[in-house]
Amino acid sequence: MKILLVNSPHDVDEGKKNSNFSLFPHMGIVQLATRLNQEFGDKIEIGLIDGGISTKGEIIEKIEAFKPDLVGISVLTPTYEEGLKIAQAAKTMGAKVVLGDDHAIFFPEKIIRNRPYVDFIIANDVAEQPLVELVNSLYYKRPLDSVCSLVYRDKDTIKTNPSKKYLLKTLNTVPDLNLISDKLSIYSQKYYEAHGQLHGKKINVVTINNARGCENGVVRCSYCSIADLTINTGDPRRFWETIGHYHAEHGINLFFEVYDSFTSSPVYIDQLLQTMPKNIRTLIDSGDIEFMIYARALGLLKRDNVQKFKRLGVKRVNIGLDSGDTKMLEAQRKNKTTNQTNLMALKALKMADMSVHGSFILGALGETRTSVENTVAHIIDCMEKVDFSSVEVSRLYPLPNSPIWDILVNAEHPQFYKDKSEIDQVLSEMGITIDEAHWASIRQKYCDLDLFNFQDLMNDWYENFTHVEQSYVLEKIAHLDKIIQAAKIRTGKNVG
Ligand code: B12
Ligand code: SF4
Repeated sequence: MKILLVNSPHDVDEGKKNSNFSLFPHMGIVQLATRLNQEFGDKIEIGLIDGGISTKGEIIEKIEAFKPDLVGISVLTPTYEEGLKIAQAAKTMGAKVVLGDDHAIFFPEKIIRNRPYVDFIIANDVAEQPLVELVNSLYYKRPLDSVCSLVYRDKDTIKTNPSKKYLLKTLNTVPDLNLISDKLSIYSQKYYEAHGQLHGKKINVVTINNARGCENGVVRCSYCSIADLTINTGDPRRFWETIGHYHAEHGINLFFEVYDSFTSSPVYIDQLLQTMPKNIRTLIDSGDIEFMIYARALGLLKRDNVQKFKRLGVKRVNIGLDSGDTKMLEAQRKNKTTNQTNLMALKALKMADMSVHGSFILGALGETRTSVENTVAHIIDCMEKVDFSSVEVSRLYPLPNSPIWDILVNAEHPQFYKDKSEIDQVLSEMGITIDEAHWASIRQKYCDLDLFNFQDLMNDWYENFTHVEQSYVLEKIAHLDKIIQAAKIRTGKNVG
């Protein structure tokens, strides 16, 4: 059985990509391929192609040449449209099509209903075991009803099999880098061109993922679209084994641990420090291994975390700084974060010789011209005080499975608010009034869709839920981008 796993490309517009876009391999599909190989050996042949570094045309050519029986496509909301075109091409060529990753997880039934050329969705963000079960059923022509997290068509009905949470501690497949060994240098070269000056030496990069979740997960930031934020940490010893192995076998020296927030679990941080083998300690001390992480500003200020991260070899930290206006930070549900705590965290990182990738958003719920001006001033102030590797200032792009998606599309059945009356209260606190019939018509427009026009979403958001025009925000972003570039700092767009 031939299986091709694809990471869907972005919808072409360079201006909508973030500053780390395509600088790292998509490890999700490598992890899935590794697990399938472990399970099925030479019964299957697997191909991998990443839309970060290959075009849609190249992906379709690969399908034509490889002639897979099953094509699996990883789709995020901004990459879904391209993913559908690939799915359609694969189906025309006779393959079965399975979609996974966030966008598929959020709209499985709608996708199966609206897209006849998609056969299956795996609605689980730890998808190794479900995919093994699907391949097993297809290979041995067995029924699909026991495949975990599978959504599929059965005659005229859509079936949704029960889902399950897989703990990384029990089983976290270590992606086999040999599957992409011919591609690793492409990412490293791209990374070097973008950020090489931060390291001053040749850098070989991968992402690694031994823990997921966030300490702010119970309330979650207003724009956060991550499928599952409960804390799920893997085995710390296994983490170091993987680091040692990737370094020795593939020369990897920059590891981007994509744990949603590295400050989430103090116990796990301590375990990593306690279990670090001596040879890794030596490699970190000599600068031969470096780490890049995501962290929350408040988390960095607690429990001596910055010093702990220094001992773990962290050199680059990604923080969602979001705003320079405390009321906007509250609107973004940043949970007690203020522009002062942001600045304190940034200073602590500078003292520890770590560079910062900071992102800001203009267009939070109830954003005003004054709050935008406060953020502009705050960004300029921060740039004087801190070493940024990149600063991204973006419009707010309402993504599914986030609190602002509840406000825009789901107010009648919110996931992150108790009910509509809580949303009404939040709107009123931010001075937002909206005509009920008009609001219902916005909900109506999106409620049956699985594919969204990002400009429509933004227009509806800015017009109805902020006090600023989008054109004003775009002007301010362009102004800031010039200042950031003049300071020789990289920019990009988080989403919008
Ligand atoms: C690290 C990261 C990045 C990195 C690295 C990306 C890369 N190429 O690896 C950078 C910074 C470059 C990046 C870029 C982008 N990202 Co990003 N990213 C993440 C983050 C923090 C972790 C992803 C990760 O590597 N996880 C670890 C790996 C092992 O797991 P995984 O990829 O999720 O794969 C597992 C499952 O999802 C599933 N699966 C994945 N693919 C498939 C395919 C099939 C067929 C099946 C069955 C299952 C399956 O199985 C995998 C193994 O368990 C997530 C947040 C999160 N926790 O998901 C956001 C996140 C996925 N990113 C997001 C976005 C929007 C983007 C960008 C579009 C931003 C932009 N404007 O450019 C780009 C698109 C990049 C791309 N996919 O090509 C959003 C997606 C939201 C949504 N609604 O879709 C998230 C959720 C963050 C958010 N805003 O809330 N990202
Ligand atoms: S800090 Fe990051 S991961 Fe945590 S809720 Fe906010 S956006 Fe999501």
